[in-house]
Amino acid sequence: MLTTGLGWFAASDLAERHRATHPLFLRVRPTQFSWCEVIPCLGLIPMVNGVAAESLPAREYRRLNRNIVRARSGAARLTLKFLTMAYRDLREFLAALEQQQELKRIPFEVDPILEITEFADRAVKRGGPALLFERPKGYDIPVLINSFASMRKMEIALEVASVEQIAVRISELIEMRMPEGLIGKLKMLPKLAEVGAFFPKVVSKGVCQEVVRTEGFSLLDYPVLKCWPEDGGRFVTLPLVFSRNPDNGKRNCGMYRMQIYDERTAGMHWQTHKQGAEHYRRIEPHGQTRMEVAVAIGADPATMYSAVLPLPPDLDEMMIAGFLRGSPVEMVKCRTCDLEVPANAEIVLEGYVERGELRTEGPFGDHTGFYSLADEYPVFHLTSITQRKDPIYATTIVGPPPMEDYYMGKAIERIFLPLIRLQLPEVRDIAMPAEGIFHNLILVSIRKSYPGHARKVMHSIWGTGQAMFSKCIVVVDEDVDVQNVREVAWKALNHIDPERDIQFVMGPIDSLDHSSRFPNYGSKMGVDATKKWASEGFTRPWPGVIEMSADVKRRVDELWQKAGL
Ligand SMILES: Cc1cc2nc3c(=O)[nH]c(=O)nc-3n(C[C@H](O)[C@H](O)[C@H](O)COP(=O)(O)O)c2cc1C
Ligand SMILES: [Mn+2]
Repeated sequence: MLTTGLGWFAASDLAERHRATHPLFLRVRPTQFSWCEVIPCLGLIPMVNGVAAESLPAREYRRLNRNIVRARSGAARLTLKFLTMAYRDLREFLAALEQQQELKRIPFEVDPILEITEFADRAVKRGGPALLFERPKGYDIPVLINSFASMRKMEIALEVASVEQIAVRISELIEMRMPEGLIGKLKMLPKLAEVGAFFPKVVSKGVCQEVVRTEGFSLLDYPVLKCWPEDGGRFVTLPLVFSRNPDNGKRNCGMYRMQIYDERTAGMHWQTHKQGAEHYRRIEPHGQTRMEVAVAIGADPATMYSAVLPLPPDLDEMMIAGFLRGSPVEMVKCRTCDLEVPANAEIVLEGYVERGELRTEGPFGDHTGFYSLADEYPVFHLTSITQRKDPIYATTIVGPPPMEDYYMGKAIERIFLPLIRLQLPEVRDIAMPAEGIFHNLILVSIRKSYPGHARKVMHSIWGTGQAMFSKCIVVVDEDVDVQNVREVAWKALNHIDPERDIQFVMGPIDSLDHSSRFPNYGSKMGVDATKKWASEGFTRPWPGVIEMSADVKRRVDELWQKAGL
């Protein structure tokens, strides 16, 4: 059992010796399918449920994946090996949540019209469990919500003790280069094999096609939520929308909400900057009038989560999902279109969008905490539904922060830091506080090296993928902890001469922004809150932060008790 591994680990001398010096130790917690073990130099054998991993049945052994975290503490090198077993599907994830008291079943009737929202909103604000509504009013398909709605649930979803573990794995990949000498190269082989193992696999059968509905099917058969009182209708909020780039056939998977119009049509809310929208624009030069689209609802958590990641165009989300779960995503061919979907999905909507056919979508109570305005979006036409025999409908709500999507975004912030630092090594940390709904407020700490450095970092962020939406970027020196919003407010506001240090620029704006002068286009603000240098024209002295001297602190530590405080 994982706790055995952890118990051993915590009790070991080595752990004791390093606990004080390495922060990782404080963070290590088991996830259901993880076992934390092993310092290879001691030659210990990975244990799973008290059994040596090697003696597991072959079928089970193959499902084990290694998440390795290396830490250096003084002269000692420490390797933590987390053995994880990729969730086969949504159900295994639910079992893990349930086992860790992170899932609550609601056995009585609750209305998917507004009532489920109120439950989910209250639960997330209290750090409560994911909710499985077993009897949504009017349907016999259970509704799952809030399954990613805390850092703990994100960790269970991604099978890590801390999402930073993924950042470490990414850093290791980035740092991977051909080592010197034959021995070094041989040592490299397992690492390369690991990379190869991420690619999605097409399989001939999948549970998502246990039931194939090509007649009499309807979107109205599913317990789709009406989220907020002024919403324009019911919205599928957690769909994995698959399409192909008409130029090169490359797959994209994005999470774009879908408003149910009637039995066979829905709105396809891919915003203009997103890959689905780009594919749709590109069908025209190819003379196509239709673009096939397939939508998977509910899958193993890494696959679901990959649809949210701000990846570069043409980078397959399914490959990244394979990396996250440490095991390839199995895909099956759709029945009525030339696309593949995750074989383990709960429900699949197959269909197409038609060039030039737009329809009013929204309003929708959005993750800004305000209703996003109604606008014109393409219409998705359903050609068939495939599903498991007893599907679970996975959904979420967005609204005044923090909501479930905040935690998904927070994990993105952590996971992508090493990639940002690849381009901007001067970046120490980045934070997107909940109230900034991701892109409204980005706090960045940098190691400043030359005049104007803070502004260079702002422009670079505005020029990077979906970070282009950053409405307000505050750049501080590396001594400021950007995860502490109070510290940032205190220090940054002290450090700025607003007229000198605030920079306005024009550029693309998030489609959901209701304040910009035009949809999708408006201004952004960068705040250079770093210490100003003489080479930047600042010649007055710059004061240090107030701190008590160490000897006085020590003395008062002693006197404190004497004073009875
Ligand atoms: C719950 C949730 C709902 C989302 N809904 C939408 C949406 O309706 N439209 C949209 O463009 N992006 C939406 N997003 C954000 C996209 O999924 C995200 O920007 C993703 O990176 C897009 O992928 P792409 O780059 O492949 O287009 C949503 C994200 C989450 C977490
Ligand atoms: Mn993409």
